[in-house]
Amino acid sequence: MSDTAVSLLTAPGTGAIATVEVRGPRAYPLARELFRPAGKPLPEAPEVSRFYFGTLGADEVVLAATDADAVEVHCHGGRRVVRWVIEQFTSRGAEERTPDPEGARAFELLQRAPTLRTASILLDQLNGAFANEVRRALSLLLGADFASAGELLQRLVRLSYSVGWHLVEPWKVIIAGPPNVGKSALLNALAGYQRSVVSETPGTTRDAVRVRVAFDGWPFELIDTAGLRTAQGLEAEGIELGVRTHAEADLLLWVLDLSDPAPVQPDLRDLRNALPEWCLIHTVANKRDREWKWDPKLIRGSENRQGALPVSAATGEGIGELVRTVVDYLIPECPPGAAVPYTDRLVRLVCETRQYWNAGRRDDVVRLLREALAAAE
Ligand SMILES: Nc1nc2c(ncn2[C@@H]2O[C@H](COP(=O)(O)OP(=O)(O)OP(=O)(O)O)[C@@H](O)[C@H]2O)c(=O)[nH]1
Ligand SMILES: [Mg+2]
Repeated sequence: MSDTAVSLLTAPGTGAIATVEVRGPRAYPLARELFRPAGKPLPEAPEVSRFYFGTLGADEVVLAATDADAVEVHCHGGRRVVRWVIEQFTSRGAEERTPDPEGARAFELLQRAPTLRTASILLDQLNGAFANEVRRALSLLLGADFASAGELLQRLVRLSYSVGWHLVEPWKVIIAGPPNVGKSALLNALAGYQRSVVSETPGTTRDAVRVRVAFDGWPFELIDTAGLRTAQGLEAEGIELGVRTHAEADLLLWVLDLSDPAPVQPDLRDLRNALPEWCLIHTVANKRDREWKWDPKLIRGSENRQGALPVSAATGEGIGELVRTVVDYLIPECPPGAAVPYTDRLVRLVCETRQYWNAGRRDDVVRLLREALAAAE
């Protein structure tokens, strides 16, 4: 095993700039051998925190000594350039180290995190929030403190299903309902700009229109669908598309028109069949700026809530409350520093502990937690 290691610090794949770190007693001597400075030659001993501009082979790079026995090479981020730079060091006896797969995955996810909030949750996990919590769960279990271990696991499972799945992928909210109730107008009001075609002619929206937004720092994708009613031709295609998009929904907002004397209420049983089991359904009463033809308090708001939320896509009344309802509905409290399983594999392992816990198979819970810990460290 070599005393000097070379590794890629930036996420794998092509980027604008890549950082290759060389660490060990021969890091600086090797860098001096390979690097051609544009200005004065490199000093004999590393000067920490100074940057040197120059070339390594044919490529322009920036070199920095980050401590007495570590240097960083900042080079062009193309895969071949990075590979070539790494090989210059390995061919001179340095050993290439690759980060563990889950760690590398966390880095990769961090680059794709859609909002600052999800990026900071991922950073917490890179700093050990998840691994520490799993260690705590293991020591509680091994110490036979089953009440505390159970509570901790429950919290972890809850954050897996919700937050863990959504650090990169947004929560998907489908806006559905009969034609002309203002679904597209509502999407525009929620997204804050004109994106979906709004028209007085029923049956305007034919394709599912998707918009990505951040509510309270969480990533959401709003999906506008064609009005659900019997239709032929082109419009039917849009409706078909609307039905297909249901398969990925986290929340379905069923929009009704307050100014319509005969509003079409959702057929919950039908919708349930078209939606994934975790998807929630919520009714929204739109056009509250018009004369109300029915009382939104008297209809069902959701499967466990009476009353639809009155809003106006035209004036913006009630839209802020709707956003808060959506966030409260879908996202459990996730305080800063909370442990969240951050890759698909960790989410699966954590969720799997639940069935073993319920069956009283604590050995299997310990086995899964150990596996999750090994993957996260
Ligand atoms: N007064 C008022 N009019 C609205 C409101 N929301 C939508 N409208 C109007 O209602 C009509 C239909 O709006 P759309 O957003 O196109 O309705 P939709 O549900 O998307 O219709 P389809 O795509 O055809 O199914 C348009 O004329 C809108 O301007 C509202 O809150 N208040
Ligand atoms: Mg529409």
